[in-house]
Amino acid sequence: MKITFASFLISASALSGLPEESSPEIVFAGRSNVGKSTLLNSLTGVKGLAKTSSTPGKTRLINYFRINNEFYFVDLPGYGYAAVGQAEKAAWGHLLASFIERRRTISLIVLLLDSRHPAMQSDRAMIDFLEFHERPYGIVLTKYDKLTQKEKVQARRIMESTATKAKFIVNYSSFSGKGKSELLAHFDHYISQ
Ligand SMILES: Nc1nc2c(ncn2[C@@H]2O[C@H](COP(=O)(O)OP(=O)(O)OP(=O)(O)O)[C@@H](O)[C@H]2O)c(=O)[nH]1
Ligand SMILES: [Mg+2]
Repeated sequence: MKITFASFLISASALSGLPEESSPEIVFAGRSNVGKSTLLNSLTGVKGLAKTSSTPGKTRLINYFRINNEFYFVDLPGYGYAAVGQAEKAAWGHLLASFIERRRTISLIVLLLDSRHPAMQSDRAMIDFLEFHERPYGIVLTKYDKLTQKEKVQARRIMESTATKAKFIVNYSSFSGKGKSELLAHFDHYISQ
């Protein structure tokens, strides 16, 4: 797939604020600071389309982007961010869980994992959740540019044994663009039917 058009549509803090369930959605999920928003900018080639930050907890709403006038990319708030209070954490967890469980137009969930720490407890919980609800998901190992050769082999091995139902595992670097064409090729399968 080639992305020729990408534009921010809407931010929502509750399911009631989401757009109508009319087009397929590719949803980006993962721990806070794993690189979801950066990946979205790298995939679309539009710098600043999704807001990024070196401080975790930048994305706090469900953000919709219209792509090629055909489908949506959805940037989710990250989970596992230690600095937010218990009440806020619980509210986000509930929002994320109900979104993934109920939203009927989700075609694919792309779960981003930091390739340096690929299977932290909250990530394993997310994988279990996706598998329990039988949601189609693929894995992206982010910040691949930061890994040594040995770590690359290890990360891949850990993922293959943890995310057993993943449709794909892609190594990605938003900085070098590595993995971009591979990931976009996987998307074709979930959009054009
Ligand atoms: N080295 C490297 N750094 C990256 C890469 N992708 C993202 N980063 C950095 O990781 C930090 C977090 O990126 P974001 O895209 O804001 O992360 P996020 O997952 O959207 O975070 P939240 O919105 O807090 O959930 C930023 O400092 C990015 O520059 C990558 O591929 N390589
Ligand atoms: Mg973000």
